[in-house]
Amino acid sequence: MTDSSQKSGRANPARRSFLKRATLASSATLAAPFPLTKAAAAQAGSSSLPATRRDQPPQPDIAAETMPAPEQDPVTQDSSGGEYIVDVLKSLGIEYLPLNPASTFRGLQEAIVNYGKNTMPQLITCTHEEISVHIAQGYSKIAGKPLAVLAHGTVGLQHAAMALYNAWCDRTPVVMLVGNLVDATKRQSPGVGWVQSAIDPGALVRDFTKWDDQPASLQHCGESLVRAYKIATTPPMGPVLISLDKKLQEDAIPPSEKLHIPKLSSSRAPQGESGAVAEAAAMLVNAESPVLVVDRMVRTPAGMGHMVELAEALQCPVIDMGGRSNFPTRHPLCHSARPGALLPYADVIMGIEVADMWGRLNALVDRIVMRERRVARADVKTITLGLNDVYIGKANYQDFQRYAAVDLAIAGDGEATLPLLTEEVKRLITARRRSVLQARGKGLAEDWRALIARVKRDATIGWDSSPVTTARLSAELYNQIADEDWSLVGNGIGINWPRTLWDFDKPYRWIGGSGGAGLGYTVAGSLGAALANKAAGRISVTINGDGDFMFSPGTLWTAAHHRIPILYIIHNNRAYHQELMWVQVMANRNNRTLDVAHSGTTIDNPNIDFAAMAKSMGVYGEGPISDPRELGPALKRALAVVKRGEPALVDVICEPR
Ligand SMILES: Cc1ncc(C[n+]2csc(CCOP(=O)(O)OP(=O)(O)O)c2C)c(N)n1
Ligand SMILES: [Mg+2]
Repeated sequence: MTDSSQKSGRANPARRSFLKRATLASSATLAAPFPLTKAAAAQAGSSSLPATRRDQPPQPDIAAETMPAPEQDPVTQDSSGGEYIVDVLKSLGIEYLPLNPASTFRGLQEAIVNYGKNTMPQLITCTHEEISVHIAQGYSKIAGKPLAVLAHGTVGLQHAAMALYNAWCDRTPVVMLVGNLVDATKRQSPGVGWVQSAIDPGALVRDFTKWDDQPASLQHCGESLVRAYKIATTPPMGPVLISLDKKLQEDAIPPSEKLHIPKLSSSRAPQGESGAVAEAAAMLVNAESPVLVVDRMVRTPAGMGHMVELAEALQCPVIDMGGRSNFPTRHPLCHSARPGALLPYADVIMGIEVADMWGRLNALVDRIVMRERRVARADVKTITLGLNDVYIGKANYQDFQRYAAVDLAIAGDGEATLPLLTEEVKRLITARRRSVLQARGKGLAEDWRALIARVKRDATIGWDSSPVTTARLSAELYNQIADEDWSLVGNGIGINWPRTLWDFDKPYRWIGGSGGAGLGYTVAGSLGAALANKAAGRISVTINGDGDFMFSPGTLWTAAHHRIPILYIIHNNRAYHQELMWVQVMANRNNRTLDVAHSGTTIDNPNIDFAAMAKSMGVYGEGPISDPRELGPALKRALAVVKRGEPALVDVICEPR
């Protein structure tokens, strides 16, 4: 903490006294909203009463003014608990703090902007708490570090809850801070002091946060904030919550308090046990047709390189499920689009940070009678590497997926364990074995070339049709950005073209999806990632379902206000098309008409004018575009706006998928 005399933003005491008097006078006026009763007026020595309030301007509250003067209380203070909290946040290097403002954290907010000079962290104003948390989620996947988010402890946290669930399922760190007034005798009454306080705010989201606390002192607060950061960022990562007592933030730091800022001692990610890793290496090296399946693995810039080294050593195919950008899409061992051609024939399948291993080995046939179908060979040997069993955490929410009876389960962080595994694999490969593996690699490269040729051919189907095909949308967009340093920060449901047509050669090219499939993520998560990309000068683009977008369109205002460059493309099928298809499935099952499946599932009549919506919030907008020939030029114009550092939106009327 700095000396109190050096503190920034400290108003001069004379001005504070003035403010205090002004507040007393105005509260006296406010206390007399209606005419005084005769009795009260007489008591106050007044005989002339206003007839009605509408007739005359508000009268002074004589009763209040003639009451004994309030007890002397301090007019200003020369420190606040909020300042200490700001210092702790600064020590953690938290760059931004998305928030929607609320009185339960006015103490901290004021300290951030005055004492902390609104840097590290800088406030990011959001129009909904769900946006705030999704911004933090998206940001962390590019920046590799978390943001803190501020919200009201009750109503704000209720809004934030679904986004915290997404972050939890996505294994992303978020430091959620909520304001709460613990001391019941200090809650404003009448007012919202009581309805917006809780004994235990964290209870609302405890099932999907890694850890939470409600510190009772400032030093406790400092330690809990640092601990929260540490827990959130130790794999498997996840959101944490600290409930900040309002009085703790607002009150002066007691002179007797000897506060210090605890040092962050980050935990190294746990590596798989060496014996088990050696066993896995032997299984992989000796396999005839091994397959590596990888999902939410890459979490640092080095992760993709580790994955390439392992696959190349083994000359075996990789199926990247897309939870992160784990493997370069133009690598001849990238076979993400061919799971059906590989998994049924594999003799060893290794899942790396795959949440749903059962779902890779089996399929559930979604018919009236739901049947399981074995996908993998009965005699396949299976390995898992990841932290699913180390920290399943909570029992209530079922994101841990169906139990998979694998042959070798290694508890360890995927990215931290890969170098050890690759080293062991290389050690075991004899010269003879190497030539066998190289022959396998050649065959896989041929399959890969055939796959890419087929995808490029398929992408031209319906090239000139209107509504625009999702293939053309993806191709036109890639044409415009391929030579730039781009990052696809979000994608619409079921739009798989970029993952086969585009060259995802770096981890930041793609950051995965929402985690919990909670809608409203793409619009705001994309903005968070764009905020992190801004520092690196990257172009962020996102393809956003119209349904997802409408959960949090206010995100556009934040993009404009904070000048965050990002290109929003609306994949506008004027529907919650995923759900329309489910209603059709049910109608089929019941042998009834499909004609009414649009009820409750379409977003038309009236059609939403997304470009006008963008403009209304200060964002460049184009569209609706339904003629595919207009798409390229519109994207070019919008990207010019993004390149000069601002957000832009292009609304494209597309085929449903
Ligand atoms: C918060 C939330 N509400 C409802 C759903 C159910 N849901 C899944 S996909 C979907 C439709 C999404 O619409 P859009 O983003 O336009 O994508 P489309 O299916 O049209 O391609 C809905 C409503 C959900 N996943 N999350
Ligand atoms: Mg839609």
